[in-house]
Amino acid sequence: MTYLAKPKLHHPTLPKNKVGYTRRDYEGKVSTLCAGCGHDSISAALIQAFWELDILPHRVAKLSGIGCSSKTPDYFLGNSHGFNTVHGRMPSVLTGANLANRELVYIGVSGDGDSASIGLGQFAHVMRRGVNMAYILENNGVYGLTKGQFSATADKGSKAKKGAINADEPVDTVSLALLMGATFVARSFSGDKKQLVPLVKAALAHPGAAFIDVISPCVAFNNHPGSTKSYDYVREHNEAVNRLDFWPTRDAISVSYEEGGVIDVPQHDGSVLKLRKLHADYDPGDKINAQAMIASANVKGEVLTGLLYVAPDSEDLHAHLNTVATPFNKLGEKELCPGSATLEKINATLR
Ligand SMILES: Cc1ncc(C[n+]2csc(CCOP(=O)(O)OP(=O)(O)O)c2C)c(N)n1
Ligand code: SF4
Ligand SMILES: [Mg+2]
Repeated sequence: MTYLAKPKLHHPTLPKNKVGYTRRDYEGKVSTLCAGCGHDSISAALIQAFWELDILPHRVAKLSGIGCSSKTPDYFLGNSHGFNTVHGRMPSVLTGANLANRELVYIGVSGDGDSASIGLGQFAHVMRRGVNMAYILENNGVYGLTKGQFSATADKGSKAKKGAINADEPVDTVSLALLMGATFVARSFSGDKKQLVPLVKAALAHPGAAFIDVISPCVAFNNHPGSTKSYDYVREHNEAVNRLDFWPTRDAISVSYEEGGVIDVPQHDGSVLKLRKLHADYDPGDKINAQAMIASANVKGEVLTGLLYVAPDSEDLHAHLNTVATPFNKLGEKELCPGSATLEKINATLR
């Protein structure tokens, strides 16, 4: 029934957020994905996070590549800016948009084929440059849209639906993001909305490149026994290192926590990440330890989830480049084209 349009009228008593919108105002078109696809659960988590953060939909820009995952921005935030780029090229297009206008909230949606195969170079560089964005990788281990070929994140030894065994080493996207200098790195599961929603909220508030790899089973091509990206496998091997509670600046912290069981990570905008420790040895501020624990979990076939790393003092690309704060579309002709005398001065400094 995907051809049916969603009704525009809302029930008058639906709860509204602080900017006067209902949760339905953050929805998009009816999804055309397969029933049970993990990607639809991620869209629902994104809707929830944006609504709870009271973000004005017209202040959001959502960009994606190509794939079932990259189609999803059509199914959430229907009143926001959106651009469906070329396969694997979301990061460079988002970088350009962000440089032209830093006042929007940027979200990039991609798949494992989109980010770890054709777009691997773009993914690596957007992490190391610190573009201010929430990068959501909907990771199912296959090229869903082109009918189930192994992607570069499929684990070595995992079995395809028709029995073929993957002989190639996988790209571990969270390890790569850490190596490339991402300042916020998390992993989650599409079937765990309680974990995913606060992670998305924290990623949106983080200044710099915030990466969340979300294991998102493909029910059509990669949800059978032998697959390491199936619902059953992830549920059985999910090892959460922490549980995040995200506290925006204006909300008073009213919940009491068991002593010693919580790590506070204050953010530069005044918000606080409260992490309930589930794993005694895990410190998300210690990058070297995070890398070691991720590698050791990979060897054991565990799926390590939670906020894996966050840098307390992150900066974004604009700070690195010392750019002008005003978006290009608000600058006048005089600022954009200051004339030949100014150009001559700039050229003189380069001689
Ligand atoms: C330049 C280019 N090469 C190949 C393709 C064909 N293609 C479309 S989607 C896709 C893979 C999608 O996989 P993934 O990013 O994992 O998304 P999923 O469908 O699994 O969510 C490929 C290879 C394309 N559209 N463009
Ligand atoms: S083919 Fe797989 S990834 Fe694509 S919509 Fe269907 S279940 Fe989701
Ligand atoms: Mg995929």
